[in-house]
Amino acid sequence: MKKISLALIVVIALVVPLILAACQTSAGESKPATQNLSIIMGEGKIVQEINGKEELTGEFHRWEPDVLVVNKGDKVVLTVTNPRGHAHSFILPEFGVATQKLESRGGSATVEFNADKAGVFQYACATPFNEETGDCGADHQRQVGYLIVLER
Ligand SMILES: [Cu+2]
Repeated sequence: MKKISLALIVVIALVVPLILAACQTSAGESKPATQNLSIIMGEGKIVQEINGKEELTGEFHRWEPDVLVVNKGDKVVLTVTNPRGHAHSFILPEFGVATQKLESRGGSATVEFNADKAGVFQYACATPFNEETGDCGADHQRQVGYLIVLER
């Protein structure tokens, strides 16, 4: 019985790394796929302690997620939604992607592009801050995220 157990362990020890290596290889050589991704504009409140009292002093926005990863050659179908209280829009200039203005509380758009070059590409909001119209926020310049396109 002990011999069988030992043999089994030896077989597992030899075979498992081979299986893992095979999986990694096939992932690296996988065929281009369609990536259906979603991203939202998130919003948060900035609270500071002033004279011992917590006070709301501002708000911040960020793309969630703020990092997207695909493989070179993938077709990307990206749905961008804005559930929050200011209007925004989404641009990914390197791939010619730009949505219309995404109105507050549910504005949404779906864009498609081919991730035909590898690298790190910034996406951002293209709707400038305008306090009177309720567009975007004072942190407009920081509403960025990154698309990482991996070499296949
Ligand atoms: Cu914005």
